[in-house]
Order: sequence, then C-alpha cells, then structure tokens
Amino acid sequence: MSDEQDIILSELSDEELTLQMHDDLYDGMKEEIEESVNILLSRGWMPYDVLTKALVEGMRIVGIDFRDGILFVPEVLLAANAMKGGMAILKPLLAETGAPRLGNMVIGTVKGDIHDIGKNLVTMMMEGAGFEVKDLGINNPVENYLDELENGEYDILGMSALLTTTMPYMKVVIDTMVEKGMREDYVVLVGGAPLNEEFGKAIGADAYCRDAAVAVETAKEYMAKKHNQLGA
Ligand code: B1M
Repeated sequence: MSDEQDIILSELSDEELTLQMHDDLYDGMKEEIEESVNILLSRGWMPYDVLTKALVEGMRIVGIDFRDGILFVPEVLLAANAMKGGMAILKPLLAETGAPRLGNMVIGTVKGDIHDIGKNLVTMMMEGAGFEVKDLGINNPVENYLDELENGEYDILGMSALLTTTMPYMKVVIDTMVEKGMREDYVVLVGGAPLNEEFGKAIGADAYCRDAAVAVETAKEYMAKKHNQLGA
C-alpha cells in the first residue's frame, strides 16, 4: 500500500490538507478533492478561501508543470475535472449571499478556445455578488455573443481567453459591436491569463479583469456609474 492511500484527509491540519489538495488536484483525484473541500467547509472555512487557497492555487501549480512539459493534456484534463468537482460544491455557497440583483451579464470563452475554468469561476462569483449571468460556454464565434445581447436585456459582456492565439478574437467581437452601433450599450469586460490592462485598452474593452474578484468589483463600479447616470 502506498503512502498516498494511508492518508486520512480528515486527520490533517488545515495547512497539511491544503497542500494535500494541491497534490490531489495535480493527480486529478476528484473524489479526494470533493472530500477535502467538504472537510474545510466543515471546519468553518469561507467558500472563497477554499476556492482561492486550495483549488486555484493548486491549478496554478498544474499550469507551471504543463508549461514546462512535465504534465500533458490528459493529466491536465483530469486536474481540471477534479477542480470542477470542488467548484460544484462551492458554487451554491458562493451564490447564496442573498444579494439584490445588480445587473445582467453575458459571458463566454472566445472562438478557438476551450478553457472554461476561469470563466466558470467568474460566473460563480458574479452570481454570488448578485448578478444574473448567462454563460455561453466555450468556443464562441462573434454571432453567439451578439445574438444573445440583442435578444436579452444585458448590461455587461464578459469574454474569456486563455491562449495568446485566441485573445485577439475579443477585438473581432468588439469591432463588430462598434460596426453595429451597439458598443456603447454595454460594458465590455475581458479576462484570462495571457491578457493585461494594456491589451484590454488596445482592443477597446472597458476593463481588463485580473481575476474573478476584480471582475465582480469592476462590474459593480460600472453598474453604480450607470445607475448614477440614469438618476441624474
Ligand atoms: Co491549456 N493552456 N491548453 N488546457 N491550460 C494554458 C492556458 C497554458 C498557459 C499552459 C502553459 O503552457 N503554461 C497554454 C497557453 C499558452 C499560450 O497561449 N501562450 C495552454 C495550451 C498551450 C493549451 C493547448 C494548446 C495544449 C495542446 O493542446 N497542446 C490546448 C488548447 C485547447 C484550446 O483551447 N483550443 C489546451 C488545453 C487545455 C486542457 C483542455 C487540457 C485544460 C482546460 C480544461 C478546461 O478549462 N475545462 C487546460 C488547462 C487546465 C490549462 C491551464 C493549466 C490552467 C487554466 C486554468 O483553468 N486556470 C493553463 C495554465 C495557466 O493558465 N497558467 C493552460 C485556473 C483558472 C482559475 O485561472 O483561467 O486564468 P484562469 O482564470 C482566472 C483569470 O484569468 C480571470 O479570472 C479567473 C479566476 O480568477 N479570468 C477572467 C478568466 N477569464 C475571465 C473572464 C472575465 C474576467 C476574468 O470576464 C469578465
């Protein structure tokens, strides 16, 4: 029997358990991740802390070894699956704030890109903060965003891209909005690991959001401005 099998998760200290979760995420062990998430919650951890300190940090480590050629797509897919298992437990808790409805958002990962963990996290956090979010999923051509915006009542468009090859597609969406005379009707927020503030400005977005918490704060600021303008 390996050391790994001997570990009783509930007997680890918070710090040991968090490190163990980084390992379990790395190894794609979904059931262990789910058990550990539940243990931390039962110890009084805030859902947001479980998310950032255990899951997101674990995925950051996976990302480094993926980049360095130590991990490959099949292993990273398992890690992503384990992460999603943990996120599914946290989702209702993050959404349970009872906050009043602040605004409506459409979000999706751009065409050519199938990464969705970051986008899902943004969706969860936005919902938790009181936004209504329509998630268009992954690999979205410009038509998907525009059809949804035109057929609903939205305040914010959010786009996610994780690849340097897909991030320019955000500009295609924004340029099409400009052509159709609808750009000014929405706040456009963009995010994803390879982006930065400069890129956000260059493509004509209203703001680049470094992470899900920044996305929530930025969306709140823009909604407050909008309400102030309407009230003026
Ligand atoms: Co991919 N992948 N991947 N991958 N993958 C990266 C992005 C990469 C950086 C890895 C690396 O080399 N270090 C690299 C991109 C390099 C580059 O473009 N320069 C890469 C590559 C190359 C690829 C493939 C091409 C690999 C291949 O096939 N050879 C391929 C591409 C497929 C495609 O999309 N067409 C691929 C595939 C995959 C998997 C399918 C195996 C899997 C995705 C599973 C899934 O998402 N369901 C995967 C994963 C998991 C990763 C890494 C390891 C982790 C991404 C992640 O989930 N991070 C990633 C490495 C990395 O990013 N360091 C990598 C955790 C997540 C919480 O963070 O997504 O950054 P993040 O989201 C954050 C913020 O960025 C922000 O808030 C989030 C929460 O705080 N944010 C937003 C994100 N979207 C936002 C939208 C907003 C606001 C904020 O709107 C308002």
